[in-house]
Amino acid sequence: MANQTHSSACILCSLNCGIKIEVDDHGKFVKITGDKDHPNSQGYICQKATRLNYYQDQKRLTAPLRRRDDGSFEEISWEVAIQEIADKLVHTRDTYGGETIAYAGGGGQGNHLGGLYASALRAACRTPYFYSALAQEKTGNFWVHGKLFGRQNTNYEEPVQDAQYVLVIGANPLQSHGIHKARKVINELARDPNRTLVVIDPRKTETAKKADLFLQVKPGHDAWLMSAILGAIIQEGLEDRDFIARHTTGFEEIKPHFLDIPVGEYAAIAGVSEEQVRTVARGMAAAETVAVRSDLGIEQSYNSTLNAYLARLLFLVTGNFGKHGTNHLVSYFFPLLGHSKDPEAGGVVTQVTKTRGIGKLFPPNILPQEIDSDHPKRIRALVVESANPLSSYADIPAQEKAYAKLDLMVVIDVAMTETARAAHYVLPAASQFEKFEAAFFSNNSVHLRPPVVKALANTLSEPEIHTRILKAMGEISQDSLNELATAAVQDRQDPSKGIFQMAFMQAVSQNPGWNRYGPVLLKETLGKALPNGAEAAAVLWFTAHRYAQKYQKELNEVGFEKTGPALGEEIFHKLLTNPSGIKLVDHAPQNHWELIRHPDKKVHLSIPELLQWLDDLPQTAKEIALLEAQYPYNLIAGERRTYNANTILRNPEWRKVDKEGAMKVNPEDAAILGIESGDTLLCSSASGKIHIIAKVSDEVPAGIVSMPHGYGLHYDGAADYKTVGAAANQLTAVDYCDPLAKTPYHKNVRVRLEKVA
Ligand SMILES: Nc1nc2c(c(=O)[nH]1)N[C@H]1C(S)=C(S)[C@@H](COP(=O)(O)OP(=O)(O)OC[C@H]3O[C@@H](n4cnc5c(=O)[nH]c(N)nc54)[C@H](O)[C@@H]3O)O[C@H]1N2
Ligand SMILES: Nc1nc2c(c(=O)[nH]1)N[C@H]1C(S)=C(S)[C@@H](COP(=O)(O)OP(=O)(O)OC[C@H]3O[C@@H](n4cnc5c(=O)[nH]c(N)nc54)[C@H](O)[C@@H]3O)O[C@H]1N2
Ligand code: SF4
Ligand SMILES: [Mo]
Repeated sequence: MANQTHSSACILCSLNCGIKIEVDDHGKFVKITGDKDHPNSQGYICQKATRLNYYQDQKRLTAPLRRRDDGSFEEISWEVAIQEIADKLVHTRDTYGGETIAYAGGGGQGNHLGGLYASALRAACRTPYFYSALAQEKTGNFWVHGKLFGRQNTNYEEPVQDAQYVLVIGANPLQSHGIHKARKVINELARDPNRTLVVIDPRKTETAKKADLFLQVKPGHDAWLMSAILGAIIQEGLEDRDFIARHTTGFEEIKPHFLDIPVGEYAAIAGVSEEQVRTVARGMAAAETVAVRSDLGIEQSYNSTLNAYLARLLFLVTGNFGKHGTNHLVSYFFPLLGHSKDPEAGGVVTQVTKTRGIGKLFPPNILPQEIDSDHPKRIRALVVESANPLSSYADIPAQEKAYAKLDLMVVIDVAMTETARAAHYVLPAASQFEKFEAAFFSNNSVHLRPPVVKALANTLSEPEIHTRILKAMGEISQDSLNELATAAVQDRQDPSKGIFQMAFMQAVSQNPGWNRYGPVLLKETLGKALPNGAEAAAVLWFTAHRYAQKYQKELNEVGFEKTGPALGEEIFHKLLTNPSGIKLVDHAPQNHWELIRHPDKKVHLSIPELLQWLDDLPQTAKEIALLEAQYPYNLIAGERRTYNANTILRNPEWRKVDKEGAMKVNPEDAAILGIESGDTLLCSSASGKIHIIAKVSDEVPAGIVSMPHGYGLHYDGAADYKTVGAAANQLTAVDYCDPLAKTPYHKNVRVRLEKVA
C-alpha cells in the first residue's frame, strides 16, 4: 500500500504548528512537513517538528502497572487498575476529605482534550487543587491581569509581526518561538530600516544578535531596568495622556512612584547605561505602534509578579494597547483557566502553606510542602497526567522525598518517566497521534486533530481513562445515560432541531451533581453518535455552542453564516471536518475594549501591593547582592535550544547536536576554572549538585552560565539503558520563588563551579 499523509499538529511547543505526517504501512512516520492549511502556521515549522518520529516511536508503556512493596512493577489488567484506583480515591475522599487529593499536569504542550475530562475527575474527588506547569511561569501575569483588566483569565496577543517598535524582554523567539512563524517575523523586523527591535536579555541570544538595541541586563534585575524606563517616560512627560484619560484609571496614583525613581542609579543596578534606558523610553513614546513580547526571562526570575506589572505598564502608559500593531486582548475558544479570588476576598488557599490559587491553578513549587507535612489535611493522593514533575518541577530531591509519603500516586503517561517510577499505579496512554486531540493555546483558531495511526495495543486515551475511573467511583452509572444516548442518535440525524441540547439540559437539571461531569456525560452520549470515532470531541460541542453565543456578531463578520444554536453546530461541524484546524475570531482591535472585565471597561493601573513592592526595590537589591556574594555564578537553568523540548522527547537520539546539553561558560570564567569545551564541571547550588559538560562561549557574560532543561532523562531504549546530560532541577529549591505567585527563580539559580578531573 502507498504511504498515507495525514494532518496533525506539532506537540513540542505552545504554538502547535500544523503538520503533515507521511505514514508507512507499519504506522512509522516517514516524513513530517508543515501544513499549509493550518490557519496560523500556514506551512511553517521548525527543526524540532521534523523529529517527532522519535516521540511516536519511543519505548512505550504497554500495560497498566502496579508497584510491589519491593519497588518493582507488575502488569495488571485495566479493570483491576481502574477499580483499585477508584476505590482508593473514594476511600481518601470519604475518610480525609477531597481536599487531601491533588491533581497535577493535565496536558502538556499539545494535548489538552484529556485535561477537560480530568476536570470531571477532580470534581468526583471534590478537590480544587489543580497543580499546573503554567503556575511555574504565567500565574504572576494572570494575577496582574486580574487587577488591570478585571479577570485573571483575560489575556493578550503580542503582535510582533505588525508593530513598528518591538520590545522583547526575557524571551528568545528565534529559538523558543512563542509567536507564530517566529523566525520569519523576527528576520523581517530586523531587516526593515523603519522598524526597531529592542532585546533585553543577559545573554547575547540568537534574537539579541539581530537587535537594533540590545540591553544586556544583569540576570534578575529587570525590575530596576523596566522601572527606570518607566521613570524616564513619566519624568520626561512622554506618557500618552489622551490614552490614559480615555482608557485607564489610577494614573495619578502610580505617577509619584515613578517620579521618584533615580533613573541613572537603577540603570546601573540593572547593568545598562542611562543613555540606553532613555533611548528606549523616547523610542517607545515616538513610535507609532509598540508591541511588548515577554516570557520566562522575567517570569522565572526575581520580582516575577512585579515584572509582570512593569512590562504591562510599559505599553499601557505609552498608549500602545488595543490598536493594530500593539498588544491587545483576545478571546479563546476554550479558556484554559478561570479566575481565583484573592484569599482576603474568600479565595481558596491550600491546606498546609495557605497558598492562593491564581486562575484556579496552584504552583508546583509548594507541592512538596503540601504533601510532606503532619498537617491533618496534607495531600495524601496525587494523580499526575501528562507531566513529569520529577524532572520538570523545581527541586527534584524535595519532590522525590514528598512523593514517597503519598498513600496513592497515579501517573498517566505514554512512557516510563522519572515520575512514573515513583508511582503506585502507572496507566499507559495512547500517544498524541493515536487519539483525537486538541490544544487550546491559540486565541483565534482551534484545531481538533484526528488520530494519525492506530492506538498501541492496551493503551487508552485520557478521556476514556477518566470516564472509567468516574464510573468505578460510582459517580455515574451506564444505565442513567441510556435516554440521553438515544436522544444523541436522533439529534445527529438533524442537529438543527436541537433535540440533544434539550435532553441534555433536562438530564442535568434532573440529576443533581451531573453538572460537574459534563465532559464525561457528553462523551458517553453525544460522543458515541459522532462519526469516525470522534467520541472524545463531544466536549467541544458544548464549547462550540458557548463560543457561538458569546461571539455571534464577530463570527458572522469573519464568514460564519448561521446564528443562534445553528451557529454552534456550524462551528462544531467545521471542527469535525477540518483536520488542519479552523480560524475563529481575531479579537483586534475594534472590539478589544469589550473584553475588559471591569464594569467601566477601563484598565485599572494602580495595584497598591505592587507599588509597595516597587518602592521596596532598594532593599531587595541589597538582599540579592548578599546572596550573590555566597555563590559566584548565576545559572540560567532552562535555556531553550535547538534540540530540547521540555521532557516530551525521551530518546536522546532525537538530538542532532548538543547531545549532552552543555553548560555555556564565558571564556574568562573558563580560564579561571581551567577548563575547555568538553571538560566536565561540578556545579553545586544550596540544594543539589550535577556533573555537566562545559562549552566555552562568549554568548554568556562573565559570571553567568546557562544550561537547558529537559536533559538527564532515563531512557530504556531498544539498545541499552541511558541517561544523557543533567537535570537542571537537581539544583533548584522549592522555596526559591516569587513571594506572591510562587513561580520559581530558574533564571537566577546561584551556583559554584569546579573542574572535575
Ligand atoms: N529548571 C527548569 N525547569 C523547568 C523549566 C525551565 O526552564 N527550567 N521550564 C518549565 C516549563 S516553562 C514548563 S512548561 C514545564 C513543563 O513540564 P511538564 O509539565 O512536566 O511537561 P513536559 O515536560 O512537557 O512533560 C510532558 C509529559 O507528558 C508525557 N506525554 C506526552 N504525550 C502524552 C500523552 O498523550 N498523554 C499523556 N498522558 N502523557 C503524555 C511525556 O511523556 C512527558 O512525561 O517545565 C518546567 N520546568
Ligand atoms: N526549543 C525549545 N523551544 C521551546 C521550549 C523548549 O523546551 N525548547 N519550551 C516551550 C515553553 S514550555 C516555553 S514556556 C517557552 C519559553 O520561551 P522563552 O522564555 O523565550 O525561553 P527561555 O530560553 O527559557 O528564556 C528566554 C530568555 O530569557 C533570558 N533570561 C535569562 N535570565 C534573564 C533575566 O534575568 N532577565 C531577562 N530579561 N532575560 C533573562 C534567557 O537568556 C533566554 O534568552 O519556550 C517554548 N519553546
Ligand atoms: S514552533 Fe513549536 S509547534 Fe511549531 S514546529 Fe517548532 S516546536 Fe513545533
Ligand atoms: Mo512552559
